[in-house]
Amino acid sequence: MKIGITCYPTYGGSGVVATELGKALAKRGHQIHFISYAMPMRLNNFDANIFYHEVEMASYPLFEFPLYTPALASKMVEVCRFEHLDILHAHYAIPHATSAYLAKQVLGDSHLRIVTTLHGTDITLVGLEPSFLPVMKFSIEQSDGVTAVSRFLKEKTITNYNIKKSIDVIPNFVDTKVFKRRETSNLRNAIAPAGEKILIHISNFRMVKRVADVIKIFKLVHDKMPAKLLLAGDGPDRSACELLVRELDLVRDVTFLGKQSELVEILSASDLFLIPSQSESFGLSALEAMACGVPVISSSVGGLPELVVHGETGYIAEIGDVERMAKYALDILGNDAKHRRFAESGRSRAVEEFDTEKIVAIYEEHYQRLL
Ligand code: GMT
Repeated sequence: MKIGITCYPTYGGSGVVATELGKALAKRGHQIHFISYAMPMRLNNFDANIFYHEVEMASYPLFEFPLYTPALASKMVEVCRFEHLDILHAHYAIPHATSAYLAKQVLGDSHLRIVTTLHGTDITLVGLEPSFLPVMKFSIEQSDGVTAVSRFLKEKTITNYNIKKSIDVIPNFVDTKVFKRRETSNLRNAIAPAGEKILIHISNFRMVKRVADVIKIFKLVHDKMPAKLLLAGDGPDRSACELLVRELDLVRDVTFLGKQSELVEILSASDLFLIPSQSESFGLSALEAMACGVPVISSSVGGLPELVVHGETGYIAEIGDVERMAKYALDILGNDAKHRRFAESGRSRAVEEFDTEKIVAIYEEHYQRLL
């Protein structure tokens, strides 16, 4: 198949999923055309089946705001015309599904099929804004195929937007041949020279991630056992978090790593992953941690309970219940046999349920059914 993929290229899980999907489809012999305003972050190796088309943005003094939606639609039209795409796959509905709809109208092409994958905040947050809602609902309904990354997100889409169209749940995935635990004794020694336990959190430091809770959980753990905390990623809440770390006198034991591309290495050096989010439709970073044999403690929101198995691959607690999360952390970190069991279960669950090979085949079937 010839497949166009549009995503946010530089931030967030939806761009990662879209890029990894394109790479895996290319390996299976499909021709992939990424259409976006910048080169997707994880598109790092040459592949003869992968092409990248940059959306050019025209500016004009009259335009107070950049007009991305029509510019993207025009680029989609161009690529579809030249490359005869079969599928145009929009990741994150706003505004990608709208641009794809526009492109299809311009083309008047009965062959092209549009697939929209809903990722999370496009449905739970941004799409609910009155200034987006009617167009969002329309664009989703006009897609030929709609997928959501968890059962939770499918239900939310149906209730929030009263969508009648059928939605397939296709969970996120991880390449378990790449995301697997590596030998990292040098890194461990550098981070935790006295053999301290290493806790980790990876996110875009937005309000929904509740990074302050991560620090509060760590404080309670740190009071009871020698421990270090790694915070990877960056975003609007980082400054407040740096301040909190100072107020709690944790500076020596908390490291802000900033944005990182080599996550396997860092995860492999870690003992416990914390994801206490306010809202999380799937939690890709938690899946990547599980694949690297890191037990996960999460909040009970969204799609997280579809990923984390309470008492098997980690623990789940109510949003904001930092005491309980800290208790669970101490329980796992203080018991080597349990830690090993949870780490192995998490890895097995990632391999058996969420491996790239398995999930990409489901996307392939979805496309084939539409065509
Ligand atoms: O909100 C983010 O963290 C970014 C966002 C995105 O679309 O880039 O992430 C969402 O999509 C990811 C990939 O499907 C999911 O793993 C995240 O759970 C989801 N984020 C939220 O629902 C908050």
